[in-house]
Amino acid sequence: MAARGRRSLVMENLKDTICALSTPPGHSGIAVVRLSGERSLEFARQVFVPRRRPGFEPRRAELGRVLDAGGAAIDEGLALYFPAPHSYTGEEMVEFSLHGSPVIAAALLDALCQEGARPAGPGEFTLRAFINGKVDLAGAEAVADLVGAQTLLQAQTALRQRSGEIGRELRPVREALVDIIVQLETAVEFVEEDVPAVSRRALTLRLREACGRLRRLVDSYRRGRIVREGFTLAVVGRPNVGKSSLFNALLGRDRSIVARLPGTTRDLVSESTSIGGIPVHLQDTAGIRNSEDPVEQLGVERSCAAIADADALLLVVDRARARTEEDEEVRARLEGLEGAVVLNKADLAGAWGEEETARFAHGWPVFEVSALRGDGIDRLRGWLLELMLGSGGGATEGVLVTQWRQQRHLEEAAKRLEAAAGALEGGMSEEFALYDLRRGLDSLGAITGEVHTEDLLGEIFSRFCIGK
Ligand SMILES: Nc1nc2c(ncn2[C@@H]2O[C@H](COP(=O)(O)OP(=O)(O)OP(=O)(O)O)[C@@H](O)[C@H]2O)c(=O)[nH]1
Ligand SMILES: [Mg+2]
Repeated sequence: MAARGRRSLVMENLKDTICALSTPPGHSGIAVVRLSGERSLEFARQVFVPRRRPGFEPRRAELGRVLDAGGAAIDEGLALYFPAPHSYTGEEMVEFSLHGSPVIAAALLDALCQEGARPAGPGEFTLRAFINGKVDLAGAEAVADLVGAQTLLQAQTALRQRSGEIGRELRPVREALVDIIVQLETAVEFVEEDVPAVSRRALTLRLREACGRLRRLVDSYRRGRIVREGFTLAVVGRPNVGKSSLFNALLGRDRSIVARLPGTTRDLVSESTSIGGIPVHLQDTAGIRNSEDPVEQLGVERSCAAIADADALLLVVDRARARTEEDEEVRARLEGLEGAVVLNKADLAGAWGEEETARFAHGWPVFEVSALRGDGIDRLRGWLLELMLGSGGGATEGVLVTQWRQQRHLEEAAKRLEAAAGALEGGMSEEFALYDLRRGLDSLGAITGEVHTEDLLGEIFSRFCIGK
């Protein structure tokens, strides 16, 4: 069914004039109805009577009466006319601001459909903006992220991408690629004009340089993914060491139950917070130990699953009590993963020696905190931020690739360019390099949308909400 929906979305006639409610359904102060397509102005005149005649001056808010399908006045509102191509979609557009009752918006949409408009599908306004060259595909994807942003950092990142940042970064690479392809094709065309060794070296150098640019973008995805999707952090350890207390301290509120008895947390407790504008999905887990209790066993199983799913771990130990075998067992489970050791209960006398702690940490950083009093929590937060964004710089520096789809195409393009450089260096026929270069060019085109399929567009735009 999804496949049919997608297909029809893209196949839908782009000549249609479409309309939709762009604000959330339900009661609100104001509701906005959008209309886009070549007959927008004609339909708008049938459902809206401007107070000032003839009205609908471009880009000017006009007060007037809103009519239903029968011609009865149902509201007083504003209409804004954006003539093509200077509109969001690049088409003729009219936006109505109404009083925010769902009944009024529905009646206006009915009236517009009666005139000949049709309801827009998800993301159809932005799809048209893409088709009409108002935004490239990477920019269009960012529109959905902008609408869905949960932190300001996410919004800022999406806004930069919306303006075509990735396309601009890729332009010199594409230009270099096209130029190299032309040179090689010329050589192939006129067989007697083999590319001499000197210029082969120059071409290889340019390719390597282009690859460097692509690799930097590919590498930015590690941070970009975290900014867009957030970071999952699991708090683990043996029972009673203060995991739930630390979880609450990081969250800044008492979400998880804390009690004196070991085995208090029996199920995963998940909550999201934000550290430096990055959504952090925190998981409090049941203390890991061998238990006969079947419910506790299930809890421990979930703790282990949470370990596997987490981007990083906070291994909590009770520094007021000597290290136990259970501590060691949990540490061994986390070997090879990313994380830190949290020596909790720093307000009490310590029982862990320095050397012993270092051996236990086995390369992980160690933080002394008191989850009870909140001491050391800020330092831990600072480390987390560095872990998420890398020490090099903030998330606001440089171009950030946040979408897996884009990262995959970048990776493919980089591989193709490297293969082509290798072929040229290895003295192989130009045809080999050309084969990889053309595919590399296609991959780059897929990112910004010069190369696309209907299925791809369907998949991207069906994730949008209606009205955007
Ligand atoms: N003095 C002191 N006590 C703490 C600190 N952190 C936690 N506690 C106490 O340690 C006990 C256990 O705390 P929890 O946060 O429930 O420990 P847990 O690791 O979640 O325990 P389980 O859910 O049973 O695995 C409680 O009595 C807490 O008040 C701390 O920093 N200092
Ligand atoms: Mg607990």
